[in-house]
Amino acid sequence: MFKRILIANRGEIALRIIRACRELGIETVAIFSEADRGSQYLDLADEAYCVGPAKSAQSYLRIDQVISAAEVGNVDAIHPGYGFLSENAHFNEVCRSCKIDFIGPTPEAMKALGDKNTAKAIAREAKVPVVPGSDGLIEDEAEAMRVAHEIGFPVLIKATAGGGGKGMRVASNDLALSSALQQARKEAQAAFGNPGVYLEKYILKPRHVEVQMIADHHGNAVHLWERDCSTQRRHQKLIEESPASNLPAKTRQAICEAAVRLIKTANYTNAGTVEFIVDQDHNFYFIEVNARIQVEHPVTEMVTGIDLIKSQIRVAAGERLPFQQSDIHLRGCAIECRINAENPAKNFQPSPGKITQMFVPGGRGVRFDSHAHPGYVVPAHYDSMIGKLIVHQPTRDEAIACMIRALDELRVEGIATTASFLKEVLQNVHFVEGNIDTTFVERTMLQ
Ligand code: MV4
Repeated sequence: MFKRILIANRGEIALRIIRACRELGIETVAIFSEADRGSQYLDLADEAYCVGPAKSAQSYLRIDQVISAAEVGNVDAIHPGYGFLSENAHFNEVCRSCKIDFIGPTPEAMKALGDKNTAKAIAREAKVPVVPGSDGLIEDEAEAMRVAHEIGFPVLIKATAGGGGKGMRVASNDLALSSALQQARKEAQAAFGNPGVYLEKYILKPRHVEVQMIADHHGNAVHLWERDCSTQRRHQKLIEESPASNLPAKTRQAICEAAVRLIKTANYTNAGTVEFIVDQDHNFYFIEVNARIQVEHPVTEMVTGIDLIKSQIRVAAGERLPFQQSDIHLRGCAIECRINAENPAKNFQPSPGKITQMFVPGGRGVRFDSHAHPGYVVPAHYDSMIGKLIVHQPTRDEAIACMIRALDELRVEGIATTASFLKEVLQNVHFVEGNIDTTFVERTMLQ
């Protein structure tokens, strides 16, 4: 097992990883930017090093600075958390060349799945359903037109280097397709340095269902069932839950088995998530793989009883998974609300600043993953999530009631938060009935 781990991240996920390491008897080295200097959670690490100024491009994203901290801290491994360098295959390779274990998939698997077009090809090879569309990258306008007429409008152009909704364009006719293709290419080149795009049938009102996976280095790969992350606004997830409600048992089983086939075919190791969209007729299609631990991993931990961060560390250290597929059962329902320092009344404008007062909810089945506390100053430089409120109850109805109760208890003063809006979502008739898709928040609550 590792003796010492560097956590290449900040905020709640850094704290989550520090806590897991402490329980495993592993020493921790934290890093921080100038904006995070003095943050209380850093005191819980054994050591902490500054990696640069507030801007993440000059600190948390600086491979040289992060590796320097790892060398000075003399660690065996790096946990990248989510965001920042977590899906950077080059960083992963640099770790390998420095003989530091990267807690995540190999650079090869990360690279293959990081390119969405390659990932889609692997899915086809694994007999995993994909959205009808171009067979590979689109070479020119004539090919785009041919494919669009074959599958029918509307179509969606996606950047192969994109993901999470970045670099996507919808087109509903020939004329729109021509300009969307040009724009998508230009945007993809500017944003990712890769102009490659592919084309898919645009699925209307899809649900976002993702399957949590974990695989060891001994050929064991299992799924930890699914999460529904349809409750989102502008590609920002608001609420995640497990299990997905109103998903036929057969569909659910088929999605989870497809996810296992995919990661086995990709020789994927460690934790990862296979993302699907599910249409109104319960057809499911592979979309992309998230080759990292995700923000919403706690809902899966609550319903399966498996600690995903500890599992990641054990697998990276070469241990065998201590469970097999038949050991993994779902118990009850878990829901997570992301608490962001944003003002819902001002179009979710970020609301950084000092938290003057704070009361954290508790009680049976309530978990709050957060690095925030009274007196904490939310920096303006990073994403605005200040905590995750997670509840676990026997049924979805009870989980909703528990979450509303917990949101009512939560008090954060000095800054605006999304808590009141989340409560409204939980009371929205579509949400209550489990009649959710990726458009219902924007269709029924905003505008
Ligand atoms: C789609 C789609 C409809 N049709 N693909 C957006 C994020 C990226 N991971 C995939 N996304 C989508 N792909 C086809 N062919 C609709 C979305 C989509 C979406 C997916 C998941 C969660 C939220 C979303 C919000 C808008 C659009």
